[in-house]
Amino acid sequence: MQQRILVLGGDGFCGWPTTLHLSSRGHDVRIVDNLVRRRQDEELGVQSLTPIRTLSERVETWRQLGGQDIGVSTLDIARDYAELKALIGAWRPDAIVHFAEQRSAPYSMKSPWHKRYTVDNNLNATHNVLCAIVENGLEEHCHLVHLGTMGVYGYKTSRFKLPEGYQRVRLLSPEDGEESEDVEILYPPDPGSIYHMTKTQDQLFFYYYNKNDGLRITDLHQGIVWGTETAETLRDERLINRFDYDGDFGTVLNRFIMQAAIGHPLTVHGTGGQTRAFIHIRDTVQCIHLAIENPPVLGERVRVFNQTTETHRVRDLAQLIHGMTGAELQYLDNPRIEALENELRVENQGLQNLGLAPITLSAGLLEEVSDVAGKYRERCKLGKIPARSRWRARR
Ligand code: NAD
Ligand code: USQ
Repeated sequence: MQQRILVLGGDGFCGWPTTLHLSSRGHDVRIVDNLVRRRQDEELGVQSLTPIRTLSERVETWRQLGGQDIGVSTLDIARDYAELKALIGAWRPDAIVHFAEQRSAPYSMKSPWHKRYTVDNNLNATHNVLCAIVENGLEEHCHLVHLGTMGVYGYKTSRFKLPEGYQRVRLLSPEDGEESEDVEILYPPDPGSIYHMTKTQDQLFFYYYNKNDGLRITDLHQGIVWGTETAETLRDERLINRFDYDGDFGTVLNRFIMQAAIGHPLTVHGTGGQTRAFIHIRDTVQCIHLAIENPPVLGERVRVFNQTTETHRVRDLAQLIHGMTGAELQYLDNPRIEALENELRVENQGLQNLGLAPITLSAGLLEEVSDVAGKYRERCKLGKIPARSRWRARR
């Protein structure tokens, strides 16, 4: 069934290909974005490796190719509450997909200003969306799909597979040690950066608004997204997706692929023993349409899916790319405070039960991304590769 969908953060790395994918599936889509991500590039003196077009050129290209009209509202959802509320009230979306947060852990740790900006932006953005849905009386009508992160669970080794959001526990009475009945709680949050902390706080907003106002909410705990293009963005170069490679916004696998493409050593932090969860951008867009087209029923608690398809150790990824390209590994002093080595096992059946057929890392896919990196290598600024944001000024 066709739905009216607002995509908050629809100009970003995940939001743009998702917008096109939802539009190609026949949904009526409108983007809301304040374009702050483009201004952050200016602040950092860097540009996407791929030459992304202005948002107006992007949506106009889609229209010229026969795609449905995609509306655009340029507003700051963390600050322009009245406009956001009016838009949601007038447009009455069936679903809202919320990507519109500051999403880089290193950026969030750069300075007190960046910490405070990330908290102000992310918490107000999420709360404003929830509040505007309720104020418009759309609690039952509008399904909110949020992009959260696997990082909410923390990256310590656990004896157990990480569950999808909730953990069954028994509480011990501090008085006599008696055990409670089994209860299900949100998995104990353990953020590793100010950015990740905002996502753990988002979870509590969702818990509360679901309990108090009956909102239907899906929280997608996404792993690190890699890759660049989707079927829709490949239709025309003017639809090309963003590719971040810099030390703040570039994520590990895309950075390694791009570093290999330009002959730069692969920047492994610490021992590279960190194990993380990953997903390809083409699976991201599938997961979001699956979440939207299979909403929770009224009265259901917040639904949480782990939106990730595989886990890898950072040094194994570096070795894999070394094997394919000959790129050298460079073990660097880790600028982050994080476990040097961790194991990671993740429950991720929820989205597969809805129909996701995961794409996993293969030589062909890696080559495809390195082709993109190779094609635009001249746009790389070497000085922007090092990760300079440190978690603590002094060790
Ligand atoms: P991105 O920075 O490329 O896109 C975010 C978009 O939101 C940008 O276009 C930005 O301009 C917009 N935005 C930010 N604050 C806003 C505000 N207050 N008002 C309006 N627009 C605002 O990030 P992304 O990589 O596309 O990530 C999207 C979401 O997915 C984020 O919430 C992120 O936490 C989550 N996520 C991303 C990854 C990843 O690897 N990229 C992994 C897991 C989760
Ligand atoms: N790392 C390197 N070398 C690099 C860059 C990173 O070794 O050049 C290491 C980091 O130290 C870290 C790991 O790779 O141990 C992952 O770092 P990352 O920058 O790829 O990912 P992260 O900071 O965790 O954040 C990204 C997205 C964020 C999302 C998160 C999902 O930017 O929006 O929430 O992935 S997750 O990691 O599952 O929490």
